[in-house]
Amino acid sequence: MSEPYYITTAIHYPNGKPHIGHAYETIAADVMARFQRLRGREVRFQTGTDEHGLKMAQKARDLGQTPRELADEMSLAFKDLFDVLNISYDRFIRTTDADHHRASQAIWEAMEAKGDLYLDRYEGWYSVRDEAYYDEKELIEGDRGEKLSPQGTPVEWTEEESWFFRLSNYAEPLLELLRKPGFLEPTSRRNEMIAFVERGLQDLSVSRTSFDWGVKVPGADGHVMYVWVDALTNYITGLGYPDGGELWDTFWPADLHLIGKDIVRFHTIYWPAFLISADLPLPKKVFGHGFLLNRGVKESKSAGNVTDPMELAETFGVDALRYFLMAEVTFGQDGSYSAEALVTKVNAELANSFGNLAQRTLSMVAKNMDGKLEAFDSTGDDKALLAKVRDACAVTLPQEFEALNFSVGIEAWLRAVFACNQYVDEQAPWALKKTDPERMKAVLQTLLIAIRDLAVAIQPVVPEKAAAVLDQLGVPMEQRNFAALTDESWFMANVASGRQIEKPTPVFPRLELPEVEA
Ligand code: ME8
Repeated sequence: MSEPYYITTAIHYPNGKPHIGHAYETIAADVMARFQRLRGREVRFQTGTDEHGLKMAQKARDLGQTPRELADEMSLAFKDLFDVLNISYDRFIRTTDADHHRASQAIWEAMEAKGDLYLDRYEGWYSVRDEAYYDEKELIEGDRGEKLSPQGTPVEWTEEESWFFRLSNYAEPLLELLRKPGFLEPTSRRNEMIAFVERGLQDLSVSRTSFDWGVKVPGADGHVMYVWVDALTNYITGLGYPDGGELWDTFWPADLHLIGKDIVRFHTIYWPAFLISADLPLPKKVFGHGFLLNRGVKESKSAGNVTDPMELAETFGVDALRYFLMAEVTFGQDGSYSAEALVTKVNAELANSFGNLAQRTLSMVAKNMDGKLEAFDSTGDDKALLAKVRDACAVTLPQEFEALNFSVGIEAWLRAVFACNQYVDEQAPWALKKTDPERMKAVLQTLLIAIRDLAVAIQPVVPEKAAAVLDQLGVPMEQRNFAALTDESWFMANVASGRQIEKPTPVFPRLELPEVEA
């Protein structure tokens, strides 16, 4: 059986419509999931919505809705967006799902059985926006002298009866985990977490009594779980915890929790501590990606610069949006986007470079060779080009994607596209048509093989467009993966069957910026 791979995104707060940051994270996870499938791994991919907590309850109250109504409406908006963006998730989990309540109560009971939960009184600061507790010494001062969380969000003084988790018992195993190479990446986020643990861990308040929108604490009337306890548990709910079974046996521990940099603490300190307490294996890797900024500025409703990712996908196309986000931003760092940058990049790299390469090659094959493939003798130039393309597609891009360096992998791919276009210009097949038709055929068919390699490798990023090119080439489904990159049987099969390559319609049309209304 092939090696399993379990990848998750953060689950998103459905307290409003999804924004570009949600689309970004989920697209990145989808690229990884598709990439691993094309490498032959058995992938399970989970995303969803995080529906409990005070933030949801307050937002619903402001809107005059019940939390459930708000959650139903907005969770659907996330699911619709992810379907439009071609996100190949296996489960879209909602924390209001019945199996999730069961799983959360089960992990709670396991932590309680370990002796890690006790009842006390919480007195301290809470940020509803971050759904996080903060120590006095972590707070910063706002412009008006008010206290703010380290993320700059408002905090409120909270006093209530609460269950506590003995986080303070876990400093040693957590430090060991955080120091383990590869557990938390990028490594720049590691020191911050190690310092946080080294400053001393306080026990964590894990239940609330002042509202009831959450998972009920077993055996403690009036208590609902702190939203992060149930939120983090989603990763195991989706595999059948606590019942176990095939999904659980195959996929836990997770290979990758892909999350944003603002929630690294929850995933690399709280979550592993809960899991150790419940005697469950720890995830292999947590990656904290950077934030997307709108022309360098954080989006917010008050700044009036909120981008609707659905609108972007409708205006420019899903694959254009996916390509831009993955190619433009160095994964792990913050990045900027704008419609202008998207149009410029996608036109230069997809329409003018890869699209044009495929379009002119296929057109010449259709016109000058009746679309029929033939066996041919290749020269040193042909072999050198294919070696370069294959190195980018079968070696560099996979290595970089494996390490979550998506933009670096795409850059190597793009250099191979450029090499092909340079080869077309140098070989000038249109001139060979009269002087040396056999050589023209060799050049065009070398290009077809190169285009096959390029299209196979870029599938995780632009699945629909790459599939359209592979359809035009007549590459069968079972050969659209990394292992098949060294396999030319699709080519020989086309030669044998006499299948014709038809005059192609362009797969990557040039984009235009919509006119801005004055
Ligand atoms: O944090 N750019 O939910 P969330 C890139 N429910 N990523 C961004 C971003 C931006 N501008 N803004 C947010 C939560 N994100 C919790 C998670 S997981 C058990 C619970 C990322 O809707 C953010 O970092 O606020 C997070 O990974 C994800 O979007 C969901 O954010």
